[in-house]
Amino acid sequence: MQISKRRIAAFCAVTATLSMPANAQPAFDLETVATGLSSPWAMAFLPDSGDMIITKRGGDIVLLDQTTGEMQHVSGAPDVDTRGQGGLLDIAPAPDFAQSGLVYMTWAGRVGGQNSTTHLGRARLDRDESALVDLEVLHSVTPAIDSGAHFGSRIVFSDGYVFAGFGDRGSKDFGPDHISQDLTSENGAVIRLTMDGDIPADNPFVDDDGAAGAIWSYGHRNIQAMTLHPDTGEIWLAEHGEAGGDEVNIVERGGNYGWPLAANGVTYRGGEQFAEPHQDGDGFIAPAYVWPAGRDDHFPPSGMTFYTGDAFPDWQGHLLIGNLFHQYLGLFAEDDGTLEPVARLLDGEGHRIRDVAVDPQDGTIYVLADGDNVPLMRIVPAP
Ligand SMILES: [Ca+2]
Repeated sequence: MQISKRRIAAFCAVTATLSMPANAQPAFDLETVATGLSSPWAMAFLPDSGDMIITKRGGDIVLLDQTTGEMQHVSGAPDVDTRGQGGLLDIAPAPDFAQSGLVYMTWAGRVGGQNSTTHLGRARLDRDESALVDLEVLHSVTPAIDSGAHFGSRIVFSDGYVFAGFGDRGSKDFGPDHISQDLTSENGAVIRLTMDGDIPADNPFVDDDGAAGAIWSYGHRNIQAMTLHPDTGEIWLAEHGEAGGDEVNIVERGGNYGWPLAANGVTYRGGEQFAEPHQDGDGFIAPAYVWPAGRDDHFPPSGMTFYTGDAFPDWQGHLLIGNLFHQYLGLFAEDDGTLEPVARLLDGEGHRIRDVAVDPQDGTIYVLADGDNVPLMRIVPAP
């Protein structure tokens, strides 16, 4: 594997806005695993080989062979609509991937005319042919909308079900009729399906007249990260606020997460407050962590994962969250459902962060940059 090494300062300052003292972190090296990636969006380790599969928003899939370090094109990706923030989005190998070879994906697709939506589907990875075969759409978010914004999306598996989180398609109706508060709409929601894409009979709203039976939780804005807590098994997600008000939430069955009736952010234009901040007694589930209003303090999140490897014992159980706009990898300590900022990793490296994953074999941390001609990097302990 061609890897360039560069020592990163072992000291990561935490800014005053986080109200914490500067905090020394373990020394690490930052390696470049691959370069020249075009708008990558998601990455996942394959459980049988430790190889990695990566999506690119333009509709391409590549496989990183961990033994040779080579990148291989994978054919058979779904047709995507790349308008705005659309394209090929998340990818996740099924829990039984070693037997089934199935990978689940989300992508934006045109649904007649100008309307588009986010699809959840799966296909079988044929390693010999480097191809995805037997692609099937399991679920398409309804209603489809004429918008290029806020497709979400992330996938996790829990208790034998597939969960996926979607965005509000950029709706600017900040009142009670907002699409994220509408139980007939799967936009701005987390859905729960059987592994074959059917709606489970015990979903929270299946018996409600007109409600979308797939919905598990709602009142979300634009879900950009979902991961499982390693001890509790809870689904944690991160979603973009407007200007500030970005949130980390712990998903509860049937929960309403408040968007846009409770929001700590302000409008992009004019910086105007349009809702009360989350507070006790407002009827909405408050975030586990929320960033303040305004563009300086916001934290547009991308991928996130809890650190569970052995390479960095000090970070065991911490949450790693990619930051797009401010170009760093956030490190947070987690205690009983609350988060505390610890450090800004890779601050000053100049990369918007799109996704993060921990190598299950050696505990090194893979970091995928965002944009054109960007690298896949790896954080390893300094010798
Ligand atoms: Ca919220």
